[in-house]
Amino acid sequence: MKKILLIISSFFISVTALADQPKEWQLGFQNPASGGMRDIVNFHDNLLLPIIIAITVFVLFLMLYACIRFRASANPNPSKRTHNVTVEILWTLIPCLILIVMAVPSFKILYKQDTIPKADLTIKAVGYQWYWGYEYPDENIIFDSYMIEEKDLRADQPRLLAVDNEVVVPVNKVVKVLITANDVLHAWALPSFGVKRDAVPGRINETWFKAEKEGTYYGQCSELCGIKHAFMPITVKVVSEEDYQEWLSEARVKFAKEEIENDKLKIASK
Ligand SMILES: [Cu+2]
Repeated sequence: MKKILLIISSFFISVTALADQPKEWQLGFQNPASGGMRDIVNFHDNLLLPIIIAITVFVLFLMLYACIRFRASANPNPSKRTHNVTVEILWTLIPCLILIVMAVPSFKILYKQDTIPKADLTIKAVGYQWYWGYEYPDENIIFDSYMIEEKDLRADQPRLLAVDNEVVVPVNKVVKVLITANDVLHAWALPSFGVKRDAVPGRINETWFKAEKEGTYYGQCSELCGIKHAFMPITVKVVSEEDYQEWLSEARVKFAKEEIENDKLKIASK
């Protein structure tokens, strides 16, 4: 009963009241943290939802009306009519118009997502079975990002979503994300930013986001990629410019690309 009440009440609570990670019994989208996601949420909440509710109510009304008005007991001699040109034109034209009304804003959002503005920084995400590898090509930074096991979680870390090495990006900056995979298909998806792109071996896909709020955002691999598909989450920490610079200076040492590659070479040559 409590759960049912929760579901019903979540219909009335605005989506913005929810945090930036999935919540139990959540029904709507995660809280948008980028312009792109806000467009998607507006499109869904203000256009798709009213249309789908109107259609559902209308069809329900038609069914009830037909059941009552044309029931056998009230119609001992049923009508033999099979065609009605006006009704047939209407039930073809109206759905077409509804689809066009939905398609126009939908394409607008799609094209906006597809045009990458001038990027302030670029990160590269590489899908592996089963973790994500990240690179900051302009900063010479490279690291792997593994899910934290349940037993090792800190109190503030969500289960199945927190990782050991988070992606860190500055707030209000255009981040271009290059996405690829090393073995099988994966997909880099972050609901709060409205970002989801396939990671395809041998191919680089691009997307972008501009996070408007500081905080920690969680996503997951969204392409069935094998037995541990559910255990390769994505964590992005959005921080202020100063904090980002501070992180960069540490990361340049901790995750320096050359040293890591030299180590690998050393191991390989042994
Ligand atoms: Cu995957």
